[in-house]
Amino acid sequence: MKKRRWIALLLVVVLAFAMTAIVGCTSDDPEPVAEAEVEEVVEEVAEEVEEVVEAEEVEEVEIPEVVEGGAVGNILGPDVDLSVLEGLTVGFAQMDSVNSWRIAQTDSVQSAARELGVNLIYADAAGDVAKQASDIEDMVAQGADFIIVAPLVEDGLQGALRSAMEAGVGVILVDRGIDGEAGVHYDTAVMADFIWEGQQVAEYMIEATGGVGNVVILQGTPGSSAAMDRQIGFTETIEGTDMVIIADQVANFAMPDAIEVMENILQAHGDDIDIVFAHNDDMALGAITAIRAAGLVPGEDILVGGIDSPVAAMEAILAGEQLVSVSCSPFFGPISFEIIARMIHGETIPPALQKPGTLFDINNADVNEGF
Ligand code: GYE
Repeated sequence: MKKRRWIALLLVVVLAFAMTAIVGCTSDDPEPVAEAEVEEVVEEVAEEVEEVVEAEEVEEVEIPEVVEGGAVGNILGPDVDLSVLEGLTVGFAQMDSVNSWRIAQTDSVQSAARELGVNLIYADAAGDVAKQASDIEDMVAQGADFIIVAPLVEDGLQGALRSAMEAGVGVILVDRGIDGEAGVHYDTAVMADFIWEGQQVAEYMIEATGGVGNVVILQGTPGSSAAMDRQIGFTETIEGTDMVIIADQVANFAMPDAIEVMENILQAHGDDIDIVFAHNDDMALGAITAIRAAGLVPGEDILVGGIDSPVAAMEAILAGEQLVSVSCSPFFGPISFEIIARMIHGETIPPALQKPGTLFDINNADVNEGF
């Protein structure tokens, strides 16, 4: 309902802008200039539309659904008054910025904070868990009312998190887990079902190959819950098949690392490789680059599967170079601030919330669904 009202309003605004531009240009400007100006204005309006739609996403709460048997929707309850967030100080302790997913996540939290009038303290730990712990301590010292934490690894943040909780700061863990306890180290944790994601890729690969083939695994950051659980999901699912893991190496969720690691694996195993499972799509795309550079054809000689579903992976699927990707949304801004608003309103928040995912292949890959 609310969305429709917005859209109607926006259409009126778009039209008004476009008309002003055209009227303003008809007298002496030649037509192509008028068109260019209209385009520019429409682009500006489109940006505004995006902002408003994003803001709307923050406000609107959807109804829970189970998606593809994976994770339960991240939904908490009826509409909540988000105006309580205005002027609040919230920390966001990001782990690193090494891939497209992470950058999209940071952007999501920062733009939601902006739209909601939250004073955001942002820190990037650059892949160092000790720095992330001290970032959290600094945020508490700076008077953060809440902190949103994307934990690099499961171990290393417990002390800082416990102190934050003891100081009365609300703690929302996002996207990865820690070896800790709700109520002690954090209030709630929102993430995807990583085991399910790994299982989905494995099941798809089994279908595609009849369960036979030599497999290379490119692992994410060691000690991170995302890497550990995706590994478990994949390896346990291929147990009992004739799929054999011939190389299993760390590439830290990063494309440059994946290119280098995959080049070495290709040198050692070359033509023997049938399948690559990468813990994320930036690494899958890195593997595809290395496969191509080695003179092999990704999608034909070697089947590649990954997780996340950025636009680049959607394109690779549509081009036949990547076989499958399971989506994992990086858009944590709206849900994090919704949780904070609910906490301020005194609602009880479940200690764990799961984000849903979707499997994309050549039949449903869509760049508009990527990030
Ligand atoms: O898949 C990856 C990122 O923790 C879910 O971390 C996240 C993962 C995501 O670096 O691309």
